Amino acid sequence: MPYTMIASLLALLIGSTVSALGQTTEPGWWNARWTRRAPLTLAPSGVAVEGIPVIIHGHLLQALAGEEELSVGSLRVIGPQGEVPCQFDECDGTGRVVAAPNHRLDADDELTFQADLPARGETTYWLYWSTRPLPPVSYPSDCRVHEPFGPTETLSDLQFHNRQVFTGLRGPSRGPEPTQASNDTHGAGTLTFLYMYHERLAGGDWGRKFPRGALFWQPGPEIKKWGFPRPIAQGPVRCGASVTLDEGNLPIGGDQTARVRVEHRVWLFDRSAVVLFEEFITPLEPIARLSLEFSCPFSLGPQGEDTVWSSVGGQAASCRPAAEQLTRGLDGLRPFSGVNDAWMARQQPARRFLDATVYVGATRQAEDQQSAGSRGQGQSVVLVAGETVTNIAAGETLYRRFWRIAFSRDGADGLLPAAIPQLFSPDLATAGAVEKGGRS
Ligand SMILES: [Ca+2]
Repeated sequence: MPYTMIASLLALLIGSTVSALGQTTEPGWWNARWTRRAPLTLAPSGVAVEGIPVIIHGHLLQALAGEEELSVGSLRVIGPQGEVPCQFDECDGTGRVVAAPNHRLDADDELTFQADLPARGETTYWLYWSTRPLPPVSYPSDCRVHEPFGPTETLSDLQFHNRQVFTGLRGPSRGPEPTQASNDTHGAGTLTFLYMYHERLAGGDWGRKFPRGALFWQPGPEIKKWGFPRPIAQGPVRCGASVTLDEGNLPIGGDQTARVRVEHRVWLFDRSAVVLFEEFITPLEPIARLSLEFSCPFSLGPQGEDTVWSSVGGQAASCRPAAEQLTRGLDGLRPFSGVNDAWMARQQPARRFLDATVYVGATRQAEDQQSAGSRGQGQSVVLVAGETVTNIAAGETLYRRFWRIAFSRDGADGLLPAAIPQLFSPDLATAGAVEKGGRS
């Protein structure tokens, strides 16, 4: 469990203890049939943004509910402008999103919604629920996961789309030679193409899949072992699919391999160009030391008009290679190569387009080491991130998050790219004390 999550959990436990003393009904109570609420506070990021995903884990909801019942059908999110769609995806303690949920609150269930944030001032969304059963509500959605269509996208087994995004998830490689480099042998278990606002961010040739560095995504004997992806959720906040590899032999250095189970989960959010790619790695035998990596290239226009943003120790910084540098190639050149934090954004003013990736690695104890940096490669700046995790027990699950995001606007003032690591950090929202109200 990441430290930030532990910290949030403690804050929630303290909050819910304090709240047990309060018995008042607030004047601004949304609906008297709902008997409990808790604020979710989002800090300002310096720029107004819409549709930022907020993910509330089941164990945090359990901490809020305390000893009381919490009707999962009753969960509602009320923002500054009123009710916003929320979605409750259930794993029911299995670690997998289940097709026939138990409609009870389990630690690995997830509640999601999308928040709009002003440039300045904290934003509070209220999470309402009832201790007595209330039925769920349905909301409209533009987000779909579906069987593939289109003659040019044959390398995906499931596709996702909303108004801003079109992407496809691949299952197993079907080619006869799984170890030979070809388009078929790259991208098993990953997104083989990705369009955001009609810009292609992944796909088109062998290596341009997302995410690069996910397990068993490139040529090797294991890439035929992926199952076919299956849809796991369909709106209103996000639609999702999952693909699993039940047992693969993972090279762990030297001539050694370790048997692991891998699941990739892909989520497309309804209102924005945001894709969340999740990787769950479960060793089937203990692993003393495992190195994981991720890379994402940002190619730049030849005129030197595009800017790449990242941060070093939380301090955002940008670089804009000049046209002559791009012509010669950025390989080995500073400042395009160096240490930075595990995210990168690219501004393309000519296209009024800004896209980014944020990597949240699998580190879970002090001994685990993270590293991130960038390197120049031809006309691209590449984010390179990863970690080395040690002493992983059989059955322990490592979890990595890969975000891919785009905004159709000019972020040339630098405020939006600089806000991205905060907007997509695991502790975006902080829960406050539970309040009692309604007709209890
Ligand atoms: Ca459940």
